[in-house]
Amino acid sequence: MRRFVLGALLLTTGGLAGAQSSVPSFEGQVIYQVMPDRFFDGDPQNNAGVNRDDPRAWHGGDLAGLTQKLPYIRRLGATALWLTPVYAQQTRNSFGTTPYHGYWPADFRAVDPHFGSLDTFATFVKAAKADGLRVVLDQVINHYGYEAAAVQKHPAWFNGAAECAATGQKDVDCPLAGLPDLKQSQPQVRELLLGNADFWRKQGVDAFRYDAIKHVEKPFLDTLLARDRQAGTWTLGEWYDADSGTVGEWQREGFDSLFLFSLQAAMKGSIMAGQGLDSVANVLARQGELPRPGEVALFLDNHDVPRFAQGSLFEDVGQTRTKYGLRALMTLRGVPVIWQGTEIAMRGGPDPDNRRDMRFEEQWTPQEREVFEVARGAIAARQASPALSRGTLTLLKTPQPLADDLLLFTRQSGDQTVLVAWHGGKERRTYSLKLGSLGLPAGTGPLVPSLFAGQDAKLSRSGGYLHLSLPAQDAAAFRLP
Ligand SMILES: [Ca+2]
Ligand SMILES: [Ca+2]
Repeated sequence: MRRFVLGALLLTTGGLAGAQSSVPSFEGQVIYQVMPDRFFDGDPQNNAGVNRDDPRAWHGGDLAGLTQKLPYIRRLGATALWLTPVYAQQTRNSFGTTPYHGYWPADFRAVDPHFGSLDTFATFVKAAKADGLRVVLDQVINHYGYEAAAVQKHPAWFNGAAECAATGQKDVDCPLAGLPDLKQSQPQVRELLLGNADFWRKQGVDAFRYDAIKHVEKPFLDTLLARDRQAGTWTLGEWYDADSGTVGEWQREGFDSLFLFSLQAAMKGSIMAGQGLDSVANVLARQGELPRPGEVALFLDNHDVPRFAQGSLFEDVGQTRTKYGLRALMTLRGVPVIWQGTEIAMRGGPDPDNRRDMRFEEQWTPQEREVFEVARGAIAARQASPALSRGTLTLLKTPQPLADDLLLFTRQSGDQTVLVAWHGGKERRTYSLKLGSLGLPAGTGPLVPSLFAGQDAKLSRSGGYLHLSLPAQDAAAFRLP
């Protein structure tokens, strides 16, 4: 029913003119995630209290710096930018930590002076749009910062100890990490939060990443999502640790997308920690539970989990396996999200070590440069291929003794089919597999190189067999003629 409503709306707004679907879509996009304080300092005038030696202090990054670095993000090949929150934050510290991360808001409709102002934000959005980048803004709807003035001023807006004790929904009505927990059903709170979405939409934001949705009242979410969809705003929910079942459930409830944490865990385990690829196959086998698999957000790491490369003891191994992970990510169905620094295999343990300052070209080692080039090449190959960027995904049955080391699937769009091979083996290897047993048509074909530039991977078909020559620990993609 909402499709009809939205169809009418599109005629009047032209917001998604030319889109096939009447619901907002990010299929075909590649998102780059930025935490502005830890990205680039473009304005030293706003560096109050900055101390780069303290991982819990403000580090000086800002919207002016992000705007300056847009060419870098475009060069990587991303098509959209997700900013962690830029709201005005509580001015005091909590637990010896400044609110540099943006998740301790004091005023939802102002920009923190460390980041700039609403004017700086407008300049950033204009520049991003001019570069063809979509803007995804983090929205906090569960809580205020510990020290926000609203907590004292409007006690009725928050769940207290009594509500928490009485509720049957502890996840929703009890404070998350002790944060002042908003009562979304309270009429003023409801109006405030719905108004926040409208406010940022007016600033030119294309999509919202909603923080901590597990902890937000469901009837409020229903209203919020219906309004976003009507306005053409794409919605990405963060349900920490979501698996395919949870993502599917919430897509049906009205989110366009959620982060598929279960795939992140499986990819880190197999690609970085050297466990079998069957764990990845098991997640992909559940894609039927996703109403809109092409919209699901896929990632190697983010600001809330240890860095992907941190899974390896040695820096060089972490770099090699990050190249594998980045290529693998770009073969999947969904919307890849790259956390700043993963394109150079930055290391770091749990928060705040996973939020070290971004480093740019002139500061890179030759090895980091190589990781970046692999990331850039993999994104370019994905963007150049309709099958890789938007095609359906069909898992192939890998013979059991090989399933730990070899994951095979096809991506298909129109008349284009791409065969994807992830290879976890520690040595280069050639595999010959019966085409029939993989579910592929028999036939003979020419030698096909990988779509990823600079990669020595080959495919051919002869005598009823598929032959794959694959480098150690890497993911390859071959266009089937
Ligand atoms: Ca600054
Ligand atoms: Ca809550």
